[in-house]
Amino acid sequence: MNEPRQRLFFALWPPAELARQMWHVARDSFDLRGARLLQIEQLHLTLAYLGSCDGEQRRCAEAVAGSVVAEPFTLSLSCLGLWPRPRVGWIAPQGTPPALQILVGRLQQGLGECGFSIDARPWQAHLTLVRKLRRPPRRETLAEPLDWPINEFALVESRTLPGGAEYRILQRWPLKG
Ligand code: 3AM
Repeated sequence: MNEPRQRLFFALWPPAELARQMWHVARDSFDLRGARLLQIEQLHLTLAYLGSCDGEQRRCAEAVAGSVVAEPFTLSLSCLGLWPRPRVGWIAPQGTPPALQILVGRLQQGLGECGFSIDARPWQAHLTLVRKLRRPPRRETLAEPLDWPINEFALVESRTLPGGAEYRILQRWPLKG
């Protein structure tokens, strides 16, 4: 069987209303001259990047996802920042909730057993809002954090189209204690 390869990652996908709020925060907080604000429907928090996968790798990753035990939690997004080298503007929680760290750790461990090589850089909770950003945000802290109740995670396919990246959620798994 000749299955096409897919570029995959695990992510938390915000509900549409929260994504819209984040997008407005980005538009109001970053100097977007020369930069590219992501589209509302592109916004997500990457848990683990898998890269190009064949069918067997995808099935192994899905089995890992199905075996993850991690509690639902609320993510309070209150910090804005710029990473100057990738020139990415982001929104992030002040600290990573233990349940989120556990979720990522379980995914990384299982994916390692599937043979995926996980990014050696330490994982940092963030949602990319802006690319090609040159200047730090006008404000680094939100007076009113955006609270995101999280009770599931998703496997997502990324496709590069002429107009930019297009993401498609392939499957979702509920968080359970
Ligand atoms: O969630 P952010 O925007 O930080 O940059 C890509 C995006 O990160 C990242 O995976 C996320 C979903 O597309 N990504 C793309 N290629 C990557 C790679 N080779 C990568 N992360 C690690 N290694």
